[in-house]
Amino acid sequence: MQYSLAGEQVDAYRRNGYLFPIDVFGSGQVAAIRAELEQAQLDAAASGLEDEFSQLVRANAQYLLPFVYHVATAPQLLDRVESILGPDLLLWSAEFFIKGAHSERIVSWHQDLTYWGLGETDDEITAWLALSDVNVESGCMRFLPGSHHQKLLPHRDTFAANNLLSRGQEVAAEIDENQAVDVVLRPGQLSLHHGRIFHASGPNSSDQDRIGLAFRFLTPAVKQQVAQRDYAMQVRGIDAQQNWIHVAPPTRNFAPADVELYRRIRADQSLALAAGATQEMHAAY
Ligand SMILES: O=C(O)CCC(=O)C(=O)O
Repeated sequence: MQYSLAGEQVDAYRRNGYLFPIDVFGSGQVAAIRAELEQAQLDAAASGLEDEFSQLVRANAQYLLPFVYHVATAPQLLDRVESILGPDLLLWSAEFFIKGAHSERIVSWHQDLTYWGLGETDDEITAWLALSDVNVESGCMRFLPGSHHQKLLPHRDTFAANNLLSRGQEVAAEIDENQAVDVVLRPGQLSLHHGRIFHASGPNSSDQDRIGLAFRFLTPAVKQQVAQRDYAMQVRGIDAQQNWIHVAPPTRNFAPADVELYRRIRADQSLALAAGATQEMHAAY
């Protein structure tokens, strides 16, 4: 594979639960992706989906927007992911994490796998692509090295309105912020993180939007254990286990049939995401 990770990088990922920065796209490619995102917003408005746009792209954007699928399947990403998860890969979700300039929006300390219904698996990874400057001022992610070696811990739901997570969930553990690592990325750089790593991010006090696009990849061995059905796109290799309903890539932005399918997928997945929640969730995941 042209973009495989070196053995030491894979070792560092397994030891720390993350790996960054990884150069993936140049400035021209990032500008093209940002232009696609702007076009998607216009297309959402033209389809009467303007008010829902930020929620629609906050999870499962790969089912609605062809460019998201194309970015997810670029060898620059998939070769890196294959170096860790192996040759058979599914894309479960693509999620824009956007914090506007001077936005108070944050992400509390959490473990991703808590409410996804996928169990404690090591066979899930997030590839988080920076589409803007991502630094301490603009609210980059912070990782707690090695915390993925722990099991999934209980989380408490805060439902805080400024939290980008659906339940404002917070891991019920003392976090030593001095041990945390700032995930500083330039536009076009990637970070990889494990589904059990403790991570968070702060507000954006910069003058620019902070934009990240997070892809959740699985191996076909992973199963949905809470919801009755779940969906994924096969992006590499084979799926011998067939635990997932396979979805084909979209052919244009917000095609009505895709939007309908998207709503069905979200409704099905919400059985896992909302399990045990005491209030209505305000965003996604
Ligand atoms: O983008 C952020 O600030 C947080 C993203 C995150 O929690 C994730 O990708 O798992």
